[in-house]
Amino acid sequence: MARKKIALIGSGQIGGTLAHLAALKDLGDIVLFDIVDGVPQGKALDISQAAPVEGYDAKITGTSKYEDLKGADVIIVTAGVPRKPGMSRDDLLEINLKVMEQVGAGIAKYAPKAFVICITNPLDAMVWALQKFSGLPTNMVIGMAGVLDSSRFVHFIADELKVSVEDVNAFVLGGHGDTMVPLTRYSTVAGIPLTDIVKMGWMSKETLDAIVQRTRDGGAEIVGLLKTGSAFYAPAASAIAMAESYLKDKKRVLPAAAYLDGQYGLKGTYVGVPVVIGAGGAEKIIEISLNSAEQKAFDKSVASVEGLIEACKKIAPKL
Ligand code: TXD
Repeated sequence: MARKKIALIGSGQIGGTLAHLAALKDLGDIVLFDIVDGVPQGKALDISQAAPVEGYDAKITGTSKYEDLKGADVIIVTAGVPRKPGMSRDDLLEINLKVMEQVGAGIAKYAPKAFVICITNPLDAMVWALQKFSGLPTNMVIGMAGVLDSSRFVHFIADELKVSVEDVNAFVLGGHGDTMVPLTRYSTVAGIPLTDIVKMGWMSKETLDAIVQRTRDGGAEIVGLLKTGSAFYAPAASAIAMAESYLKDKKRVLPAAAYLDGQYGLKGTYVGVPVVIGAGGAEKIIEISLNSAEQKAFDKSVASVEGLIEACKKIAPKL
């Protein structure tokens, strides 16, 4: 069977890490793309030179020409600028929207059959704009945020309870921002809902609430520590899990920014929900029932995403 082709549009902190992880997992041949000539080529050569040590046979190349993305099976988009301390993800909207327009045109021209995973922030608005600019089917354009936010949530819970991350399953709904909705009722430790963990006295309500807030602030905490950029190891690992579920038709149920066409009472919006990801892309949106408090938090998150989408429409009227 011919090797798959994975194209990475943006070869910065996350892009380079994506390439390294995709190579280590031997997911296919890899093309790193960037507008800064030299960076994709240098990182491709460096990761190729790790192949003899690790034993992967991926062909890894770097380019600044869109035609080199031709026929890509998976495209992961990190092109744009990350935030600096004191900046919100929303502050990146105007500059990164222009980047999505260029990237969307390149994808439409050279890889219209690809499964596209958007990472660029503000994520929910950027993935919505990328789908519009590229014209690809809505099930083939998805945003990575929920896997990262849920992974942060799992890490904090496992760390607090001193249990393996393998036995903690967390759920985050809504936009990738301060209004994200970590769902304690649907998050479990070995199947025990976190709400029961509190009732059992294994964790106090205050500790759980603090973990929920730290999850919301997860990105800003790292930006504040790094000062020169944002998180990239966990974001890259999260996107690779989504790409792998598509490439291997694993049908994983993952939280991701997906196009809603009536689900959750929403139409035409991208927001973080549970999605089945397989060879058909975003194959199924799973509608979970929400209690009034969860619904209120979700509605607030959706409103902030729709506000960003409205801002995109004002900047780019053709959207
Ligand atoms: O969960 C999530 N979705 C977030 C997303 C998690 C972490 C970071 N998040 C966002 O990803 C972040 O706010 C940024 O918007 C993107 C990429 O973050 P990264 O840390 O990789 O940024 P870098 O290192 O600056 O890399 C961006 C690259 C850089 O090499 C630029 O030269 C390139 O993007 N770039 C472009 N490539 C192609 N085309 C254009 N127009 C372009 N402009 C910049």
